[in-house]
Amino acid sequence: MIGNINHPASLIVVLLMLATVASSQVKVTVDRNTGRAATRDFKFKSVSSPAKDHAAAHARLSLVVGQRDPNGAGLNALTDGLLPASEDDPAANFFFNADTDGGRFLMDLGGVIEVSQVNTYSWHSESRAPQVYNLYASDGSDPKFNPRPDANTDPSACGWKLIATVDTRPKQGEVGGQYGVSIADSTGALGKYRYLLFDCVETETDDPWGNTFYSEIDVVAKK
Ligand SMILES: [Ca+2]
Repeated sequence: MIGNINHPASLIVVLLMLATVASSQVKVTVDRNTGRAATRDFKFKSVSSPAKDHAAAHARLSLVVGQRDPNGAGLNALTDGLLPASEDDPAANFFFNADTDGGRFLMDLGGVIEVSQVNTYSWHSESRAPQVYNLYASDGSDPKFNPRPDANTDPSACGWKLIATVDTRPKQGEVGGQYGVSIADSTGALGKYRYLLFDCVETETDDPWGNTFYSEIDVVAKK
């Protein structure tokens, strides 16, 4: 029995109860290795190491906004299961061009799957190590769905859902190292999606070297 619902305090309690029932909370876990802990095994305290076999291993990737840095690898480096050999191995990472403010790339999983986790990995000695991005997802079913929202288009206005905002920059001190990010949900699944859109932002604008060295992206399907 719920008491007097007209009382503001009771209403708040009811709303909290409803929120708990429908609870679905996205959790972003960030791990960072520095010094000798940063090895080509990408072994982290909590975040799983990159896996060879996962739901995005054969995903199609395409650039939507921005330019890739020609000194780096193509987008396929994100799902090739190969990891950089060192903290400065541009050929084994995808990154947006120097002196540009990031960009967007699209990942097409080939069909709708129930996504449990999205894990992203990066490694660099300095400002190109941390990860700053928004992750959007879509099943493609919205009539307004635009798979390639340009820089002036808000993805959430054309069939995309903002899943998480990631920013692994330390509050102070050196920012270099190896980062592992895991985006998951308290219910065990982020949702049923076919498309993921990574909206990447530079880590700093003090110099041209603010675009993250992304080494690998894993998508884990719910079992
Ligand atoms: Ca790779």
